Amino acid sequence: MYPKSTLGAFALMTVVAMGATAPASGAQTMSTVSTSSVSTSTGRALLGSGNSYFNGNPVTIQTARSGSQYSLNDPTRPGLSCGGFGGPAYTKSTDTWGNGTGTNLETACVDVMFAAQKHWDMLRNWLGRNGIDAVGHSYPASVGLNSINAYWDGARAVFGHNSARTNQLTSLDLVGAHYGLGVYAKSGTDDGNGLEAQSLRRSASDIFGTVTEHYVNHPPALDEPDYLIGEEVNIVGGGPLIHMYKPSLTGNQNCYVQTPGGTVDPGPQDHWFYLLAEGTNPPGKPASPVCTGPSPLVGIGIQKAARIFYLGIQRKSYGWSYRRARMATVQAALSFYGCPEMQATKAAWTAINVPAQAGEPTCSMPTPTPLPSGPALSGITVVPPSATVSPGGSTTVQIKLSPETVQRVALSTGPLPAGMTVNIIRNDPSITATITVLTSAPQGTHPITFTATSGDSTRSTHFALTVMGDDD
Ligand SMILES: [Ca+2]
Ligand SMILES: [Ca+2]
Repeated sequence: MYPKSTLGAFALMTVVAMGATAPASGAQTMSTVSTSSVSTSTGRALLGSGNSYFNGNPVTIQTARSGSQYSLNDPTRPGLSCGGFGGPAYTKSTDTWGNGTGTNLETACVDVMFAAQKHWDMLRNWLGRNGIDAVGHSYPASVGLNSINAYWDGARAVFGHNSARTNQLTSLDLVGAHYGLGVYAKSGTDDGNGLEAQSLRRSASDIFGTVTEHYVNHPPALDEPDYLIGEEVNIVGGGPLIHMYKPSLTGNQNCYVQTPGGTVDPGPQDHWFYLLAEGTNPPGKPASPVCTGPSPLVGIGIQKAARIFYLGIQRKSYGWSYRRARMATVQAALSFYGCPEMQATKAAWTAINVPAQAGEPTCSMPTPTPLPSGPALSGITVVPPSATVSPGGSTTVQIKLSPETVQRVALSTGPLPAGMTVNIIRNDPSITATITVLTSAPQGTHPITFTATSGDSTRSTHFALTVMGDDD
């Protein structure tokens, strides 16, 4: 069991300098994207090869070259860099980084760059956000802090080591958590830093870390997705810091308790997020208790849960509290998704003891409505019918329905190969599907089935996606 005294002294999930955070400073890290190609004051963007500790190897990371020097700057995510504590971004004469050992700081920066780049991509592809600050910027990171600690200081993510000094605290979830705190600070307005606000902020970092881990979707041999925080870093030899599905397993609170000052515990909102994403009894995943109200709950999936959480914090305001977080996410779920997602959001809050709020929107669960008379769906095609993507890349294709005017169409894909996600966006009359290929995706050609259903009519087509590495 994790010793509480150490947890109390450990500031991993604490954050300072929230609210009016300054943009990243330091001439070596700020950059400006030029017009046509990605070439900036930090150099020309390149894909470097990394030998990581947590994410396998080799991994591909975005790096930069300036003259004959390569550096751990990412011109495609302006502001992102990694170097030793108190120093500039690492530079060297080759674009191959790290040696795969936990004590090597350049290796820690490989993990930081990999995770921060995936976190950025997750923000774009799952949450619709452009960078940490929402206007296309990231921030630098430092490794090598001489402390059992990691923190976000408002302008920089800083990572220290575990108690055994065998590795840096740079796993996917911890990097995603600390860059997530940057997103949190740049969402809505200042939360007022009350006790409940601090509790919700610490939980927000857990959620961003976990969502990043799910976005990357490593296989079990690496850092597979879970709802644990810090399970890879062995911070003090006591296992994960948080079990989001049942925070009491590490001495945190499962349930919201209204006290005069609230509570600084990430547990209740972490638990809410798990119940919203996965429900009480997800197949193949840990069961999660409810504190009150109906059970079982059925989750809506982590992508939807993440989007609802994210849209909720865009409404963050001074005096942020569990009750306001409930209201904000309930409103967001209804406006962005619809009635079932809003009901699931409400049920998850109720389940952790945050009650219904006055003025909450209501809706009736949709009942099957007869299709309006109109043209019947007769076909679906994908243009182009095939594409080749490098690991870590993505491609966007058009989906054409015939007739184009067909209404009430549900679009879906068949089972996807590991390491791939498909995001279908309908913006009449255009329908696009963006297929994102993680670096972990198997190489080769994979058929992806797209299916359209309208009323009694179902049509499918196959798309051939070839994953081919750009070996160099
Ligand atoms: Ca994991
Ligand atoms: Ca984790």
